[in-house]
Amino acid sequence: KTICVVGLGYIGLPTAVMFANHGHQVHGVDVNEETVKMIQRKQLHIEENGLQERLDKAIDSGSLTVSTEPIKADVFIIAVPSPIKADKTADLEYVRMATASTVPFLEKGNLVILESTVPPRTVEDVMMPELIKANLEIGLELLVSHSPERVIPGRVFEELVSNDRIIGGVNEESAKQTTALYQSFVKGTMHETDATTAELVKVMENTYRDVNIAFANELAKIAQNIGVNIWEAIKLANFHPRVNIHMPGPGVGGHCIAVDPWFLVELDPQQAKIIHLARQTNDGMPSYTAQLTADILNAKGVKDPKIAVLGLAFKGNIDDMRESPSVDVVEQLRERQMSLSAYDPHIKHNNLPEQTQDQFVALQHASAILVLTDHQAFRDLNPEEIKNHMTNHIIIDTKNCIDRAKWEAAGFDVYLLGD
Ligand code: SAJ
Repeated sequence: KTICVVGLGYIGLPTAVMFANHGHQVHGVDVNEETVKMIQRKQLHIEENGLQERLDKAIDSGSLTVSTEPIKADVFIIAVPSPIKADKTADLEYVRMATASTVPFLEKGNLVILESTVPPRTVEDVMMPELIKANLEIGLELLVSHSPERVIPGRVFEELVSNDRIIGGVNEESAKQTTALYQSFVKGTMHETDATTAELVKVMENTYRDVNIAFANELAKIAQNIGVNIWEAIKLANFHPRVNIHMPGPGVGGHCIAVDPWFLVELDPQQAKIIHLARQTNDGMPSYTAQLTADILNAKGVKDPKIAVLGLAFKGNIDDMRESPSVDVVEQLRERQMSLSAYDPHIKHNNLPEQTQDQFVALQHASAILVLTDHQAFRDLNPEEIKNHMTNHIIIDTKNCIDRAKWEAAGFDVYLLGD
């Protein structure tokens, strides 16, 4: 098939590359000219394990081309952002515009697939009004479906293949043809349903995780107050065959889990009560983390503390800072008049005034290390190497990722969030 993938970000680019390397002729489209030029030169604008070699192969073989405009194709896949606005309502302009951009190229027999995560009814209420402009009979001459991506950053290429997929068609034929297409590389099971159910299922999955993490964060605060280590307690509770409590932390970041629950709040504010409260609980964690840091330094009698913040990505071993709780923690520490430095080996550009690309500059004269992201690089840190750069020897681990014994042996006071 010829496939046009609209949106070459964290989902669109890996998806385009996968189809291109599995027998299809793919044309990738992005509105950002710089992104297009980079991909043409086989340069990556995002970090993802295994992406570079797969992109090289797709471009070198000629099965992937890229430009800023769609072209005629059998299939159009839309993978553009669906963020929330400042008022926490969905911004569906990218989805609408991407859909509209395909319309001049649509022909009888085409299939349009939406991969972006969207509020239920977006296919019907936002895409359909654009697609009918193609003057093709929907469901017969033009097939339409929602096949939400489910991959986790860092393991995209494993999960693209092994995860089950939900395929929501506007009619049975749309779902059937979408399933057939993804069978080019998906080994998981394809579960066919209607488009609106698929939209709800995808948003439910991320909301489940958000609510579960909020529960863990609430438990962490309770445990902290009664002097129990929440990490140990959750580990023990999860030995129960029907219990799976998620992990606490400095907040929930990324463009999915911290966003999608708001779609349900917007859709039905009367009913979405636990969902709304969970969002607020998780959004409150950066402030809790900053206060915890201030309290620890105060209790230790450290005057004019300097905090070395380690980790700006929204989670471990990725380069993505979107909605990262670290940014909020830094802001909250700033508000508490603390002097700061920030370091993340995966974030190559300085996004914060406090950020440095040099780990030892970050640690120089620091009173305490505040670990916000569980990068492998931080687990591997050698406290013996670090301690001479620091003024005080305190480490606060919000992800329970460092080896406590190793740091204590080097003379550090080790604190955990939720202990
Ligand atoms: N987090 C916790 N505690 C946990 C797990 C995660 O605090 O126990 C935090 C992380 O540190 C991070 C945030 O939550 O800041 C989100 O991370 P994540 O690993 O839960 O999820 P994402 O955003 O990387 O990917 C999710 C995945 N959804 C589910 O697992 C249900 C992925 O499968 C989706 O494809 C992706 O959202 C998406 O694009 O929707």
